[in-house]
Amino acid sequence: MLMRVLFFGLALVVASAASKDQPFDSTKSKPNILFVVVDDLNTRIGPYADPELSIYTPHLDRLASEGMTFTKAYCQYPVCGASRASFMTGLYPETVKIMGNRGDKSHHKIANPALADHPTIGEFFRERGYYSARVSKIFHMRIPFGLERGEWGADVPESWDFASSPMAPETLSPGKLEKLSAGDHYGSNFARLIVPDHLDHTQIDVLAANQAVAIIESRAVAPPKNIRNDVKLKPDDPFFLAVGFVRPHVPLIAPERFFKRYPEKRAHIPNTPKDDLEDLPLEATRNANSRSGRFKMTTLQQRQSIAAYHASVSFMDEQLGRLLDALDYTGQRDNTIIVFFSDHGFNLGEHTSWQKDSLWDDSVRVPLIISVPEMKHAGARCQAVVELNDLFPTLADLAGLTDEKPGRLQGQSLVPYLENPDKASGHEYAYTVTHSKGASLRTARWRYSRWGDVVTDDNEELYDHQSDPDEFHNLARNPEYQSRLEELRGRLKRIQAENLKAAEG
Ligand SMILES: [Ca+2]
Repeated sequence: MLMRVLFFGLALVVASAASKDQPFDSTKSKPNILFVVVDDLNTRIGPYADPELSIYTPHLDRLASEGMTFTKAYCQYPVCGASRASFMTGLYPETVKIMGNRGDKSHHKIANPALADHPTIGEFFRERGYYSARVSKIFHMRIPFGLERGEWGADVPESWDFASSPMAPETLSPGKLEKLSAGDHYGSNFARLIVPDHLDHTQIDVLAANQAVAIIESRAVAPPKNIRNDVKLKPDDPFFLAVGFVRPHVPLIAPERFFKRYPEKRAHIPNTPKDDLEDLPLEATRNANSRSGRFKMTTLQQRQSIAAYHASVSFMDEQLGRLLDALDYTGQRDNTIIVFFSDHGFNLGEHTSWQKDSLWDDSVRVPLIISVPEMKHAGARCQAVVELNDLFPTLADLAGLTDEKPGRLQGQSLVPYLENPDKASGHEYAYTVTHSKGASLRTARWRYSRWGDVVTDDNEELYDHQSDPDEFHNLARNPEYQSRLEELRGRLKRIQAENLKAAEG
């Protein structure tokens, strides 16, 4: 409620401050929404990282200073397709019935016909007078080959007034493509490609930012007179602009200037106790370098991959900066909500493991920054456990559409945290599922994971984040923690039963 009051107040302030020089339409009362989804971005960056890592993300830092950084935000499935189907509908993966990277033509209305009348977040805003646009990867899209072939992936076309999937050279980019791990699949192994600086404009995220900037600019000027009158292009409609940045998804491609920032000699491989994998269920270790047939990386290759990942992060950050600048110079920043997040995390050597698809914080924790015009707590950090599932109800509330939210949404609005990051209460857990019937609960203090439908002697993990933030010591077989285990098992069972029921429509 407070936020709605804040927005009415804001509209009045903007109306009185607007001048003839500003293209901004001061009669707007609904805020624009810029929804930025990054692919495979972990939390060892900018506003999250140990400063010793020195990851260069000036634009993300600027956004964090203008917004709220959620330090315990979690995805609902640690691979692209399932995570995206979940946050775009505000439903858990089992409800949507997309459990992995399914065929590119598949989306929730096909995967679960019982949800055919449930809107995506793009559809929700589009049906309420927003100009809804998608640029690049929002639903699942195959990287790099989907981009090289101009595929549209698992899009839900009715979400958008406008959608654009830029075609980009990826592995065919100018420069030398170097494999950094054993496997042959460029979408799931490590490779780097250093692009000459003057050819950076060939790259997917630059092309996406170009398109997004054009949309931001077009919303601030009058439409041309000769436009077809059946095309919705009124600048006084607020926009819901979803922009997908593909890097740092592999293959790790960035201009030379960013590679120079991260000498491979200085790349830090995380420390892992020698016996770390010994107390773990087999399924939890499938991405470990020593056990995975697809990585088998040398120490040099590990350093090169970490450095190339961070070069890709800084390159992506530069494109984010172009979107923020465009909002500033068109006068729309003061009436635009910005949400910045990643579809899931990414292991870069923690637990000697690489990439995603595991259930540790490294793979399931995501960066999440929300900036609301005139927010009271700009620059604050919120320590509450939250989910990407929460974005749909949060944005509906922030846009004053609380009463129109779809009844099925399974997340919780984050507005109470935006108003009061330290004192609000809401979530008690974040729920994540993955391959091999892996499921996990994160509470403020505990992580409980189980691989399989039923409890066996060796398929559970329990970590105490108060004493073990790196999740090195699995307490599941320690008799002292049996009552804690029972409680978390019960909670998991209840959530899974609710999801099965919700999937019925
Ligand atoms: Ca991804």
